[in-house]
Amino acid sequence: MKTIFSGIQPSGVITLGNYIGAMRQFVELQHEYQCYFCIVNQHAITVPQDPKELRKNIRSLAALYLAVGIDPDKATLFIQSEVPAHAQAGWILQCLAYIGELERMTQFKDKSAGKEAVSAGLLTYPPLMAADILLYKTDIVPVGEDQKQHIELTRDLAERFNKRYGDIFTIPEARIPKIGARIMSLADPAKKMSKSDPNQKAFITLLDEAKTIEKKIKSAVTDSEGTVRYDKETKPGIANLLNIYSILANKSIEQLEQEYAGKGYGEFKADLAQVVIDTLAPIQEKYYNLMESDLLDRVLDEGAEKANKVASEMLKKMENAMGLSRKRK
Ligand code: ATP
Ligand code: LTN
Repeated sequence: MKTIFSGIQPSGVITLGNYIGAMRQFVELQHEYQCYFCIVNQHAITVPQDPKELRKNIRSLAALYLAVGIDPDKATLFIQSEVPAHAQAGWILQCLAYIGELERMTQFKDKSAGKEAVSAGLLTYPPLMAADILLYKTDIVPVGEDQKQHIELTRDLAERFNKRYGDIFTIPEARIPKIGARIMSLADPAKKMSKSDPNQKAFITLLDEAKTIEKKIKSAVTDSEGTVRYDKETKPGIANLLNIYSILANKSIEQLEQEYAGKGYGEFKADLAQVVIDTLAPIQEKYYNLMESDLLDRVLDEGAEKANKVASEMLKKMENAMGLSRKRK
């Protein structure tokens, strides 16, 4: 059975972008693959986090993984900082990575742009991500479009290590969905939807209430043409809303264009809001039940135990291959 690994940062509440681009895939894939899903809290602290908020977001993300349909009997769900091998292997891979290649990462460029203080961790974020992936002999990494470059770097680091120290890593591949790999911000359709966007109107979270969803979609940036038709170049706002609608309602873009021919944006947006509300309602119900049960802690304890076994074994192999151990085993 092939292995899947993916991670989400507890840097806020999961957005529709995270759900459509990543999480929805996880739920399908868990039936066919050995899956590891990680709450990457050590990645989240590459930018400042309030400890209270972070603790809340970690628990909330765990509940959301389960609420969208991750089955803990099928997939291993765990918290990154509870498996120390990630940081240890991350250090080793940092020593293999070049500053130049890390500076070329677009996520680093975007997140450091205009900031006075940029943490060293923001730069060395990708080798930690490579460690996450490589520790589990991962074959496939399901992610949104924005992570493609990080997976390429992971492959480069794995190949570099294998060449220098012996063939121990599996070379992973990214799996990016054909549609919905890049859901855009509702406030600025030129930017990707991001859970850490300071503008609350830019994203919809999986926990937003019906009223909030209606308001956010109503205020989504569109254009002055007034026709519901798909044109990514000249109508990026409407194209983004059409994409979200199409994926969640399981209707083709053409079908939606026909359905809304001669109708205005008001009606289109109201219907889309309803589609989003209906999609999220059952997830939210499960979420609130889970937050009150003790199942979460049990799942996370078991997940950490399983992940620790697998990850520490690979870490030992890495250390041994590089001469970081006293005896050659
Ligand atoms: P942050 O704002 O803190 O950077 P984020 O919202 O960008 O967070 P991540 O936790 O970094 O989300 O990403 C989790 C997963 O969701 C990744 O696989 C990522 O590719 C995917 N993803 C993130 N944003 C989008 C988006 N707008 N459209 C599709 N997929 C996305
Ligand atoms: N960098 C990713 C989160 C992440 C990840 C991973 C994704 C950390 N480790 C391992 C896939 C596999 C992000 O920003 N979305």
